[in-house]
Formats: sequence, C-alpha cells, structure tokens
Amino acid sequence: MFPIAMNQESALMTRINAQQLAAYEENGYLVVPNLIDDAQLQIWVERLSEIVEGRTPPANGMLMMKDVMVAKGEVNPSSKMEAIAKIQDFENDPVLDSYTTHPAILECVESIVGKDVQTIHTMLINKPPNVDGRHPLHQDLLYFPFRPADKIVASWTALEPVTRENGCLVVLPKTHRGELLKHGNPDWENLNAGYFGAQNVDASQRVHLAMNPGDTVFFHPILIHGSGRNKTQGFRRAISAHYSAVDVEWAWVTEGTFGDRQYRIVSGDRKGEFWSGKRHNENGLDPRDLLRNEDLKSIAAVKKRPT
Ligand SMILES: O=C(O)CCC(=O)C(=O)O
Repeated sequence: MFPIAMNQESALMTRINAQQLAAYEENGYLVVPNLIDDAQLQIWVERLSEIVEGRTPPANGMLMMKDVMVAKGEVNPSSKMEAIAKIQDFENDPVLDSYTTHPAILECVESIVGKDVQTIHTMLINKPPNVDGRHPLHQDLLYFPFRPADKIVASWTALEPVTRENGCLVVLPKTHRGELLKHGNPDWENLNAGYFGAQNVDASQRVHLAMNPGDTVFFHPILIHGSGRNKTQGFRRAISAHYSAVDVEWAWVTEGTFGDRQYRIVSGDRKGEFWSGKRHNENGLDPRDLLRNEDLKSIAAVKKRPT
C-alpha cells in the first residue's frame, strides 16, 4: 500500500522502525514520543509569541486567524495570544520554517512517503482557554490537490502537554483505508472558518491522543481526526506540517480552491526548488464537489478578516 517497502535492516537505522511503520500502515497514524527537544520547542513558542504580540511582523503569505468567538465579540481575550486560533503558511518565517526541515521530522516523513519530499501546508494551532475551539472530525485530503493519498503525510508536534482536558487530537484508527467523504460546516454555534467536518461519521471507536511536549504524531490524509475543546485555563499549542513525495500528481481540475501557493521541495536532489509536477485530472476531481458552496465561503471570509 505504501510507496516505500523498507526491509527490516534499513528500517532499524531510522527513527521509525519496521514495526512502527507497520503500525502506521495498519492504523493510519503513529505517535513518535519525544522526537523534538524542549529547547527547540521553546524557540518556536517564543517566535509564535513575537508574531502574535507584534514584536516580529508576520512573514509574507502568513495567515493569522482569530478565534471565531473573539472575532464575534463573544469572548474578550485577556492577551493577544488568547485571541488567536491558528497561524497558517509559515514557510517564509525562517524560525518557524525550521520545523519543516527539522532532521528528526524529515527522517520520519521520508520513512513514510519516501525520499524527496515537499511541504504542502504548515500550521501552528493554538487552542486558547475560554473559546470553543473544537475541530470537527475531518480528513485532510479534502484540502490537498495531490494524489496518491498514500504519498502525503501530516506531522503534528505538541508544543506543550496535550491532554483530553485541553483538547487533544482525536483519531478514528484505520479510517485511512476508506474514501474521501463529503464534508460541510457542522451545525455548531462557534465554528472557526474552514474547519469542515466529515459527514455521517461513526465516532464510537475514537482514540484520544494525549501527548507530551515534543511528541509527534504522523498521520495519513484520509485518517478521520479532529480535536476537542480546551477546558483548562492554559493554552494547547501544536506545530504541524503536511508533506508529500515529489512524484505525486496534481489531481484537481481547479487551482486555487483553498488559495494559491507554491510547494517547496525540502529534501532530495531538487531541494529548494518549487514543485511543478504532472497534472492528472481526468476524473474531474474537484474538492468543491465534496463541499457546499456556502461552506466554502467561510474560507473566503477568513482571508479578509483583519486580526
Ligand atoms: O490541532 C488541532 O486541534 C486539529 C488540527 C487538525 O486536525 C487539522 O488542522 O487538520
């Protein structure tokens, strides 16, 4: 099923061994404990604070999203950090972007999708106290134009302790073997823009991923996952990137559905170049077929919203 068939010997030489790789293939996710050290985590947390507090200007192309309850005036945050739900597309910030090229992360990513990879998305997810902040169960493949799905993987690293109480990730194991489902905005009063939910999901087998700082979960883009509400008075922050192998093909009919961006190659011979691979859209694959138009509008709205 997966592009790289690792033999036992070569797998033992990497951070992810053959057994862990088999677990990823079986369940659609793998938590690698203690992958990033505290000193490095603090550098990313400090950079996030600098940007959010206005001490460093946001890099070109970076999107800072306010939490919807703050934007609507339903919650009055007591600090700038309490207002922010997410920072997206941080590739032009050299400090944050060191996450995408961190050797430990890249090594695991390469074990899963193969050598020669590009980043296709980057995010810092903040779950401040006092807001809803839940992320409905969804599949990330909805947002990505590339296929095959097995050549895409997410990495998500806890920047602080992540627990059931502060809204850890929730996964539905083995759902990566299914199809990309129809998505839409769930009927929640306070849903952050672009947080689509997969429809008709049986969540009875869900697993909560409590993680320590530096623990990193790698997951498949069809795996159904989401996260709960932060019921504590602290933050729940994580840094995350999506990667794909460079030999994927562009499968969407349309470009720019979720914004235009270039995809930067971060490992292998073409490191530093931007992806310009094959287009293969004979099936007419269009993410808008999986979403209602009114739900798509919520993404356009957030892009215009001042922080
Ligand atoms: O960090 C979270 O709370 C959820 C992140 C997530 O599922 C996503 O952005 O796809």
